[in-house]
Amino acid sequence: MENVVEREKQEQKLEPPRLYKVVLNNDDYTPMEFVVEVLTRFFNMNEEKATEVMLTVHYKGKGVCGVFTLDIAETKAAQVNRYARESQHPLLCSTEQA
Ligand code: TYC
Repeated sequence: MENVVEREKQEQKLEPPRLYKVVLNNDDYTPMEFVVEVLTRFFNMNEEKATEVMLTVHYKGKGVCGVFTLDIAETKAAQVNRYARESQHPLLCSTEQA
């Protein structure tokens, strides 16, 4: 009983976790096809959604791939950057507080 009361007090204090956007940045060299592949592979988008996000980045300079807690956002950005570097493209993925 005591425990239940203590746990409820604790739960009332919990704040929702901060959220972070994973952002793709435009550049002049990465092929559009590669960006679409990245969006389908790492963010589970279908071809249509991936193309829409890729074109937003291409025309507006950047675009949001998804919103996640800090750990997941940083891991996704690092995975995209590693894959882009391995594939010898300058594509840059970053995180921003949502
Ligand atoms: N601007 C690139 C081109 O014309 C395409 C591109 C889109 C690159 C999105 C990066 O995040 C990006 N080939």
